[in-house]
Amino acid sequence: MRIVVLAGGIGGARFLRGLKRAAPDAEITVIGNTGDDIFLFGLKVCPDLDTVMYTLGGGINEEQGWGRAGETFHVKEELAAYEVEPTWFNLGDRDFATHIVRTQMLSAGYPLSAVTEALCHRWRPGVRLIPMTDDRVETHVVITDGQGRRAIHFQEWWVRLRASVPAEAIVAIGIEDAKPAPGVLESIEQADVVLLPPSNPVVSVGTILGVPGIREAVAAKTVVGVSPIIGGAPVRGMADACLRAIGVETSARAVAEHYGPDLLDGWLVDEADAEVAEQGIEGIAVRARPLLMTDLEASADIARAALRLAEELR
Ligand code: GDP
Ligand code: FO1
Ligand code: CA
Repeated sequence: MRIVVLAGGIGGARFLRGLKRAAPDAEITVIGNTGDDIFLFGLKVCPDLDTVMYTLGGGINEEQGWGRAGETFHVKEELAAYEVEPTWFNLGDRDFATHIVRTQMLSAGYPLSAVTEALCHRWRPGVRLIPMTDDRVETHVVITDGQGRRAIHFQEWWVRLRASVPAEAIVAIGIEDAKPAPGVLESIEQADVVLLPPSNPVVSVGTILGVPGIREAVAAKTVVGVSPIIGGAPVRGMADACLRAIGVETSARAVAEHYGPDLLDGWLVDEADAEVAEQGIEGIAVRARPLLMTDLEASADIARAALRLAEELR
């Protein structure tokens, strides 16, 4: 079986770990969000690609959900001693090596998709990980603060401000002209099913779907999504602040309706949201299951439920 997953960081990575357990013989292609990417200290950092790569490759900091296990921060401390900005983004020493290799390969002319493949040669994530695009796309957030109305990088809004200043708009700069990376449209076309993990519907899955051609290709397939919202709240992180910015309520129903019946065939909601399954959503088959990814087995159960629903709808 061929499965394509559109993934952000933590939510995507934990779901993928369950999917690998649930479908050990499947050929899994992951299309990763690169809208969160940022240049820091001259280095290209791809948080969502790295979170998937480290999680599936066994190098992730499990408690945190991002960054490397057993990390130290000597380089960060030295940069701070030179008063080099920014100081609010925690890049560890082990993680730095990934960004150095990536930037060196990009500078030598390799596209991000080839660089990602090379990095995965070390981590062996057990899936094919492809960035959504090789072109530069960066999510920026429009805010108004003491410095007036301005756009800042998504990471500055998320990490430095903890999304405490309302987002007036969230814009993926460069997306209109971005092309899907090699293998993206092909893998979707060849897929038996496309799964939307419980990733951020705005800045993870929403950004991937915004790359011209991807949404249309996905909509043509059997698509099953897993709600990242349980009982009206994001399980972790500030996805509610992202949803507010695009005028979508923070609820399992509203996120499914935002994706729409043209895209989604099936939708898994948590048992806390069982009334959504009972009342139904026009054009989308809804099932209620426990959706907390507390451990590998819980994540695998969610993936099994998604595959079962896809099989029913195919
Ligand atoms: P990020 O890039 O690291 O923010 O990660 P993603 O975009 O892949 O996923 C973030 C989303 O995952 C958050 O908005 C949460 O709502 C969702 N999430 C995190 N843990 C869980 C969980 O255990 N169950 C479900 N259903 N959603 C989760
Ligand atoms: N998230 C944080 O909340 N604080 C950090 O300092 C931080 C550093 C970081 C470094 C490398 C990396 O791959 C991810 C990192 N993240 C950090 C996570 C990540 O940037 C965000 O949680 C997501 O991109 C939000 O969607
Ligand atoms: Ca992210």
